[in-house]
Amino acid sequence: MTEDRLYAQTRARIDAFRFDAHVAQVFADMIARSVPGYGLLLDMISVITREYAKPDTNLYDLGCSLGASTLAMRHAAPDGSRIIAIDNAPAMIERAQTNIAMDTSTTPVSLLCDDIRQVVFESPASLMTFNLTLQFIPPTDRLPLLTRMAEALLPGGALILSEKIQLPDAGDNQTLIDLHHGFKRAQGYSELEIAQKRSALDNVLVPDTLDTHIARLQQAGFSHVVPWFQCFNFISLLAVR
Ligand code: GEK
Repeated sequence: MTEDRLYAQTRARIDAFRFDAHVAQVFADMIARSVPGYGLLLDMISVITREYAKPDTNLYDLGCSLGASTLAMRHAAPDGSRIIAIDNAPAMIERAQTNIAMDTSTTPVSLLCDDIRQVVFESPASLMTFNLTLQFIPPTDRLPLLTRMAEALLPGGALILSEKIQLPDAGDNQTLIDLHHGFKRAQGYSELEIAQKRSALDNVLVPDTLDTHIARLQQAGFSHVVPWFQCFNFISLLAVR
């Protein structure tokens, strides 16, 4: 795994963050050292897949990056199911292809390099994973997308939605941001790396509050929304159609 040193040197100008070849090369290290509980999220994606994915249905991984969440689903996928993993970054899909090919489990995986907003979700689908990706979709596109996803899911089908959130109270929000930065420091990131990455993500990763997520999922057609994970300002929800 290549170490993420992308923001280690002072940059004269911080461009908006993009999922390009430089990021794809270090992404496994970047996400593990940036998202507190990332490994647990992956382990629980397997557990939730085992509970909700149905035989002979489609399972979707939206924003699959290098395929870590795809493989977490694949290792728990029921007979006859098929995984469709989507990412719009060619450099991610290329590496995901290799990672999926090296994995020995047999559930078929179709990798699509496409914008999730353009994809037609094929029924019947019983499980969709949206692990840390909705936050990169422009806010006005979020409800229409989630509504199309809910429509493609069978009754009782589930969405796993993991996100970075913001808190409505500015002081509480800052407390969790500080703790998240403490986590990154503990992972070996310098103050410069933390500050430059933060600027790069400004207006690219746009977090919602937990209440906004829950209300939007209900509006999109999910009848039950259960928060099951939080570590600092990262959460995961189980939304059942
Ligand atoms: C994991 N789930 O390892 N369409 C398709 N893909 C998109 C779009 C879009 N509109 N916008 C962003 N992406 C993974 C981690 S990373 C999370 C997901 C993070 C893709 C983008 O290219 C990137 O690969 C992924 O969503 C988000 O469990 O970087 O914090």
